[in-house]
Amino acid sequence: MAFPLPVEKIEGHNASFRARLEDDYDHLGRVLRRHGIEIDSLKEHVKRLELATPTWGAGVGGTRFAKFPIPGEPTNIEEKLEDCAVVHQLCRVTPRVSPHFPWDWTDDPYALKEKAADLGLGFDAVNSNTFQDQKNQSWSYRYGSLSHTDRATRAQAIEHNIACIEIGKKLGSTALTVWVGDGTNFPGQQDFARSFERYLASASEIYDALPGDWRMLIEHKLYEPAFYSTVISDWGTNLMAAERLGPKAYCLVDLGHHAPNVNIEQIVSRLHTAGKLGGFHFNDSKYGDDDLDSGSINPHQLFLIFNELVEAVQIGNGFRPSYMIDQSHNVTDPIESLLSSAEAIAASYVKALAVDRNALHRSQDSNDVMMAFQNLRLAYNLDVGAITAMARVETGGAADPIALYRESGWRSIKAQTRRSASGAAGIV
Ligand code: RM4
Ligand code: MN
Ligand code: MN
Repeated sequence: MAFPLPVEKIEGHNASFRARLEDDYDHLGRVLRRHGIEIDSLKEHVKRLELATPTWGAGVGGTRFAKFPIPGEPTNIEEKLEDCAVVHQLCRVTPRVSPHFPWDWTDDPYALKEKAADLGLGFDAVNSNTFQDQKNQSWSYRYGSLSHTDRATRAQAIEHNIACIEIGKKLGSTALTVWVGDGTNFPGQQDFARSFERYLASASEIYDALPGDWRMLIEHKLYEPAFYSTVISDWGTNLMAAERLGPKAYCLVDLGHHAPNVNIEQIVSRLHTAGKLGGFHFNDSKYGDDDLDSGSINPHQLFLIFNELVEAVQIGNGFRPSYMIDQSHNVTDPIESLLSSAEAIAASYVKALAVDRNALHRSQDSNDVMMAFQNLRLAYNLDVGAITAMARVETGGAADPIALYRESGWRSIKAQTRRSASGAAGIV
């Protein structure tokens, strides 16, 4: 296996942090022990955290208006894998990459799988794309894909999803994530019930093509690109679809895909209760599907979501969520944003694990409102940076990933060999 960054560089960097890191870790250990929590057990949980990175998040994103590429950004799947490998090498919690087709199409998936393995990476869920028209495509998705009124267009979208499963099998993936842009911009444009039925009929053909150990993750989104209605608009519709399709279908919650102020942590709990919570796309948002960096706007919400996830894991019932970062990095170096987000996610997870759950449940059962809240507040206020840093250092990652990334000069080295990216508007 060939890590992208020199291992000695990381070791040297970590050595310079060792004394203060141990000091911080010991201090936090004493604080946690007063609350009956063993710091080492939290650290071991972090080491087992697995987040996928999206290939499309490795490139600089853009808006409808413009994209401002940076020198050295990746423009093909091989280069994207290299950058995701840098992220994983430094933070140690992003071992898999989630590809999006046809953007990441390859004629030799086995070679790509090998290339990823060489870099220390595996593949997570494959994502289909029927929200754009591709070159040489027979039918347009202008008026929808899986829910299109025209049978041939639906068939084309189904076929693409099945092709994604086929390539995913070769890459070692075990899930297909389906997000469609289908919906309407005008009242009356389509019949709500009939378009949903068409979607379900198409989705069930894709479902039937899933191998036995695969899952289909359905992603809802309230609006964009359709602004009046979307076919899979919210968690309720998503749950209806997942239940109709069968036991291999699950709901995926993307944090930016809800109306402002929606209680996403409660949605997490509801979907878990239904046994249908399959996965997450982490990002943050101020207004809508902003795809801002995880924890940058509302870290408390991220913590409350993890609080529900930890609760769900403890309840069990076969809950094995797949976690991915789904962000658009418009004004930062994508590697730095992914590192910062991985840290925000890991820290929220640790804080949620540090909640005294028995005490919380006792407060809830006795209606001690303030103590129930204080219970969460205490954990949220912890500075758990020493735990996530120690977990990284002990697994070969960097004490300060962004600092080390900058020292490595990775981007400017790559700028000498990678071709420049296009500045055309669009999300990727
Ligand atoms: C969508 C959605 C999907 C992602 C695309 C690029 O808003 O979040 O997960 O595939 O963006
Ligand atoms: Mn998403
Ligand atoms: Mn999105």
